[in-house]
This record gives sequence, structure tokens and C-alpha cells, in this order.
Amino acid sequence: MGYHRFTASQLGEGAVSQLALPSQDEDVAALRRLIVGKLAYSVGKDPIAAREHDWFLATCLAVRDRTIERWMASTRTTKAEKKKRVYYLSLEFLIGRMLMDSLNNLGLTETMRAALAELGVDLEALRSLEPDPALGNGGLGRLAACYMESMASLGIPAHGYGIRYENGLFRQVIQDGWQQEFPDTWLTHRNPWEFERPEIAIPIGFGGTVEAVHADGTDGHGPAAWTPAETVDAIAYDTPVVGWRGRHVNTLRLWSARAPDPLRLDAFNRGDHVGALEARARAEAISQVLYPSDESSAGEELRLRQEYFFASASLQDLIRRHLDSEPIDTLPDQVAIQLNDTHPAIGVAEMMRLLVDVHHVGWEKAWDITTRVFSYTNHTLLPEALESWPVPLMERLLPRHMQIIYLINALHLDRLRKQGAGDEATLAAVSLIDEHGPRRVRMGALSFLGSHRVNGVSALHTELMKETVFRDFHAHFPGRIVNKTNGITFRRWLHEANPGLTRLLVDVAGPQVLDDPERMARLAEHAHDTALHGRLAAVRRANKERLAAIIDERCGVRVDPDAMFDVQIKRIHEYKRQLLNILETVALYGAMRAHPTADWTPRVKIFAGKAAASYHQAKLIIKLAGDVARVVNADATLRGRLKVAFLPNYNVSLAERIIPASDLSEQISTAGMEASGTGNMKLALNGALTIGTLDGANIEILEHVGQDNIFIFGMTAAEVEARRAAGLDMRETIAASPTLAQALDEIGSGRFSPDEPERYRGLIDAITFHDHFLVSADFDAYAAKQAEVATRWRDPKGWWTSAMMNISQMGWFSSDRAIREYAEDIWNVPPGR
Ligand code: 26V
Repeated sequence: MGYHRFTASQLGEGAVSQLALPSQDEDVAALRRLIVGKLAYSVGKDPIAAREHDWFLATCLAVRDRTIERWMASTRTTKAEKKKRVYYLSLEFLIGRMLMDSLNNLGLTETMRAALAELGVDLEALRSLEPDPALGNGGLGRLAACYMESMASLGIPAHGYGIRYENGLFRQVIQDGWQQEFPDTWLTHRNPWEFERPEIAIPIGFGGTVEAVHADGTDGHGPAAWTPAETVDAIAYDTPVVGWRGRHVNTLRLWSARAPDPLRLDAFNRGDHVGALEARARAEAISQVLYPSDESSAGEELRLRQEYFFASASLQDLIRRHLDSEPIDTLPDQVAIQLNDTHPAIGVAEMMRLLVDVHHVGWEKAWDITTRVFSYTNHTLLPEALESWPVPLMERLLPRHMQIIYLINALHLDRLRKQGAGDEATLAAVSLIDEHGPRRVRMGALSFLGSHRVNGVSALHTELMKETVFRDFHAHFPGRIVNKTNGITFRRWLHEANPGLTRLLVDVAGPQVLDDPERMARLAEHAHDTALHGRLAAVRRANKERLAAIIDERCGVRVDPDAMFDVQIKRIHEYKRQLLNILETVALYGAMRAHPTADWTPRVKIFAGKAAASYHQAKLIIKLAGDVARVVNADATLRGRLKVAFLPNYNVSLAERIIPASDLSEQISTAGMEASGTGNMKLALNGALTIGTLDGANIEILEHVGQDNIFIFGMTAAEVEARRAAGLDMRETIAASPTLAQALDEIGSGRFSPDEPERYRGLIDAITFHDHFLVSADFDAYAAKQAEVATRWRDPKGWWTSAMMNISQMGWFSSDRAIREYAEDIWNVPPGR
């Protein structure tokens, strides 16, 4: 065989980082002394009295120290060389645990392991002590975290701006099968990674009055004086983000809300102790909780306050930094601002306010600057997820911004009229104000107009954007919409999550594969090598044993690591169709019971994901998974060949355990509805085969791995559209499929819910009479494809060849590739290393 071999002892257990930096001069003794010093002087503990958590803090602080010099050097170079900076504005950064990530990128994992061992402390134990910051809902927030890591790895000077939520996404507990939400208090034991910057306190105004300033006698284009009724301070907290090999370090700056006056002393002295704190509580509520934004209409005023708070703080901060060395009109040469969805879209109006009212730039020039700095990423086409704000609320909370939005809109509509786009229907469609019903400001339209580039997150999604939500905008601004298919960071999702597979890749493709993921393509030449199949299978098997232990511990379900691990992990949403998977599970269960002696492929169906707290149907789907699991898992006639497990509290850390242990990846959304998906990429990268629809990035995964190595089924986006137009009553479809009819009947009649036989009646009625997500319509195709999957599993050579082909072709899905594309086509910054 023509590939390099590094022995396990050369590399050491989990020693990817050692290989990355073989000449790392950091020595064990120095690190050990640093940790003990941190323990004493920063944690205030004597080593003989220290608890595991004290060691954890001391270790993190030591690691943080190691990033500081590189951090300062990075900032100094950016300044000295006047490099253009990228600002990534996002209400969510789902960063995950940082200890192993930082160690890995600094090349310090093994040195640290040894240093701690000398102190009698186990690095793996410390790893699991770290709280998992849940500062995001799902895909959008995790993408922001992957992109931050890639920008640092590529050496692109960048700042992430967001909110330092005291409470992240709720902790999910399954009680009696139902999801319960509990607060996520990730900050209780202090956050060792961040630096508080109390000196950076930026005033953010709300409400109040506006007066025109007639200095230059203009017609509404001139500056105005806004006197807010209320002010909240935004306090900065900085976390260094270390890139691969520690060459560059960027900053994640999260804002915390603080009332300018801690309490009203007069009220307190009068004995009104609660009233004295009221204004403070109201101000500080802004950074209290992350909105579960998958929830229907986050129409709350607090959400708008959050959006303006962080957009304004970030813009004021970056303009101040720019003005330190440059005049305001060079802003577009020095700054690129990416809007992660419409959540920071009010920033477009805020930028205009800051330029026109505060920095005295004329309107035309200000608009030119604004559109050259901003660009916007759209992450969903779901109409209920497109943000808009009631005009009266905007007028009350942000009166000056409402004036600015009206003026932007008037000029925009005038321009279109002059271009001959006179008809009222078109003008209404591209107006910033939605006039159907009570008037609302459309944040997608504001983002589009205020940006020079607007991107979708997969090829299909971008095309659908042009045909649906932004159809009329696309007609008038051709070329503004571009595609940037999502990517994932391989440092976290391959090197850290799956060191066994990483070692295999290094052996086959050489150590350069750690820097250049496209080198994984070399694996393709060995796709049929049965010795490698054996090694890949052994890596997978070890990962599955670890996951089996977690399933046993958290669900009380015993599973066989030799069974196929069939995995669907993502937010629970009707369009993602967990229900389709459960229905197929019920059908398979029925078939196994009908033919108990047949040679069935053993499977474990693994689910994980959170439902928005107010999303009743999604919570019912979780309950159904649990009800089916209880019946199936207890049925002795199956002899363990089918098991179902719902793992509670899905988060980044759990994903890191499940993904490397997955054989089959379920990506079965209704075509046209999943903008991209990124879990699909993580699973394929780790060698799971995909069963999926022609949706989002699944299509591009298909193009890369080839149709022989992926299981594609179901309607296309165009067919979905046609079917919806033709009507969604599925009674005929169901009547034509005895398997589906039986599965629906069993669930609907209470076979899995004897305590409440009618529990799932509504769910079943929905997919019978009005099947918006085409669950019934796609069932037969899905079940047939699952049978093909089972057949392939019984042919290990075929299965592992496909797995190797998947891994080998996934290099393109690195977030480094995605970020290089943003750098070149959107931000106009050098694409980095
Ligand atoms: C928000 C809402 C709010 C109202 C109720 C329904 C609903 C459904 C989904 C969302 C999430 C919108 C933003 C989002 O997270 N999109 C995800 O972004 C990922 C990164 O681009 C992408 O991979 C996922 O396909 C996409 O769903």
C-alpha cells in the first residue's frame, strides 16, 4: 500500500496536535508551573485543597495565557498594516466547549495532558466539567461559531459581535416522555475564557423625541437630534478565538446590558426596595435570555430591544476603532460587516443615523458608505421566520430610525418608479413597509437594500431566494444575490471529535491533510482497500461503544454497538420530518413482528433535539418518539434487533459524541425547506452514509460523493410546490400504501399510548387531511430507500467503500473554503492562508 504509516506510539493517543506542531517548545514542566501559579494566584487555592473544578479553572486560565501574546500580536499587525477587518454580527454564537478546542489549535493537547498528569489530574475529567455555552438555537448560531474559528485559522482579522446572554438556550429534561425546559445557567462558576472590559461602556438609547437640525437647510435628508427617554449601557466582554496552529487570534466581543444607575436611592430609602431596582431590572433584561427563535413570532418588544442594543453597540464600537486612525469616509475600505440573518438589520438604519446625525456625513454619501460595508446572509425561506416589526412599536422605541427607514424607502421607491417599475403591485412587493394589514417594517427588505451582497447558504436555497422571497428585488438588483454554501470547521468536527479517524487520514493522506482538507481526496484511491475498511470499522466501533454507554446512562436503553446506528439529530420541527422517521420505525417494527425469524438488519434509531417551548406539535413528536421507544425496546420478539433512543438535551458536546458514532445520517426535510443543513456535512465527514431528500446542501453532498454513495429519495422542491398547489388531502395516497395506512392507524388508535389513546389523533389527522410537509406523500419512497440501506449494510465491503468515498469527498465542505469565498466575493479582504 502506497501511503505513509505513522504508528500509534509515534502519534500518541489523541495526539493530532503533537503531529501538527512537532517542534512545539512548550514544555511540560513550564506548563505545570503555570497551572499551579494560576491555581494559587487566580483561583486562590492551595494544590492540596484544590477540587477538580479549581484545577479546571486554573487549566483554562493557563491556556488563555498562552493565547494572549498571539492575540496582541494579531491585533498589532492588523493595525500597523491597516488591514481591512471583518465584523460578523450575530445574535447567536453556539461556540461549544472551548478547552479542547483551544488546546488543539495551540498544539498543546498532549503537553497539557502530561503536565496535568504530573499533578495527578486527568485532562479528560476536566474536559467534561466545562459548561457548554448554549448561546444559540441551532444551525445559524453554530455556523457563526465555525466561521469565527475559520476566520482565525485563515488569519483574516475579524471580530464577532453578539450578546452575552446570562441564560443560553434552555436545558431540556424529558419527564414522563414530555420535554421540560429549565434555565441554562452557564455562568454560575465564572467564565474563565472571557475578559470583562468595564471601561468599554457604550450608551444605547431607546424611545424619546427627535428634532430636525436645519443646519444645512435640507428636506428631511439632514441630521436630526434624537433625545432618548432611556439609556442602557453595553459592557464589552472579550473572548479570544484561536485559529489553527495558533498563528492568529481574533476577538469575540459579547455585550452585556447594564443600567447606568444601579438603583434609585430615593425610592430605596423610602422603603420601596423592589421599586428602587425596577429600572435596572428592565435595562438588564436585555442580556438575560437567548430567544428560542424557532418559536412562532418572537414579536416581543424585548427582542427588538436586544437587536438594537447589540447592533448599535457594535457599530459605535467599530466606528470608534476606525476613527482612531482614519477619516469616516474610508470606512468601506477598512470595514466589512456581515449581517447573520436579519437579527442585526436595524444596524442599516443605525449606521445611517451615526453617519448623518453624529458624524455629519451627507445622506447620499452615507448611503453609499452603508451599502458598501454591509452584506447579509439569509438562512431561511419559511414565511413565519421572516422578521418584521410593527410600525407603532418602531416609532415608540426607535423614533429616529423609523424616520430614516421611511426616507430610505421613499428614495428607493422613487428610483424604481424612474426606472419604469411603476406598477403598484411591484412597488408594494419591494417596499420596506408591509401594508397588508397593520403596517410593519420588513427587516429582510431593509437588509437587502442596505447591502451590496446578499447570500443564500446552499445552491438550491440561493436559487429559491431568487424565485420566492427576493424575486422582485432580484429583478431590480441583478447580481446582488450570490451563493455561499455553508461549511463546518474540521478542527472541531473531525480532529477533536474523531481522533481515531483523523489518525487514519493522516496515515493515508499524510500530515498535510490537517492543513489542507482537500487532500482527503487521496482516500478515494484506497476506497476498496479492505484493510482500511477494517481500520475504519474499528474506529467507528470504539466510538459506538462510547455512545452506547451514554445511551445506557441517559436513557436506560441497552444497545448493541454492532447494530446500525441510524441517527437524526437536529431541532425538532415539522419540516425536518422526525415524524417520517418515526412512522418508518413503526412500520419496520410491524414487519419485524410479523416475520420475527427473518434475517433483519439490527438497527438503533437515535434521536436528539430540542423543540421550541411553545411549539406544541414538536413537543408531541418528542413524546411520540418516547412512546414508540418504550414499546419497541421492551418487545422480546425482536431479540434486540430494533431499539429506539431519544437522547435528552442535545447540544454541541453531545453532537461531538454522537456524530463520530453514526452509521446512517437522516437528512429528510421536505424539499425546499431546509436552507442548507450543516449536521449533514458533519455526519458525512465522519463517514456516515446519508439518507436524504434533494434539499439544501444534501444536493451538493450528492454531487461530491456520487449517487452510488448516498441514498436519495422523495419529491423535489418543484414537485413539492406542484403537490401543494394540487391539494394536500392524502387519503388516496394512504389508501394506496398498506404499510403507511397500518403505521398511521397504530399510532392514531393509541397502540403506543394506551394511557391516552387519542393523544396522537390530531397529529395523524394532520398528515392525512392536510399534509403540508408531505410526510405521507414521501413515505413509500423513504421506506423503500431504507430497505436499500439495510441491504447495503449487509454488504460490509460496499458499505465501507461508500463510507470512505464520503469522507474523501468532504474537503470542500470545510468552513475554510466557505470563508475564502466570502473574503473574495463579498468582503474584499485577502482570502488568508
Ligand atoms: C426560525 C423560525 C422562527 C419562526 C418559526 C419557524 C422557524 C423555523 C426556523 C427558524 C430558523 C431560522 C434561521 C436558521 O437557523 N436557519 C438555519 O441556518 C443554518 C445555517 O445556515 C442552515 O444550515 C439551516 O438549514 C437553517 O434552517
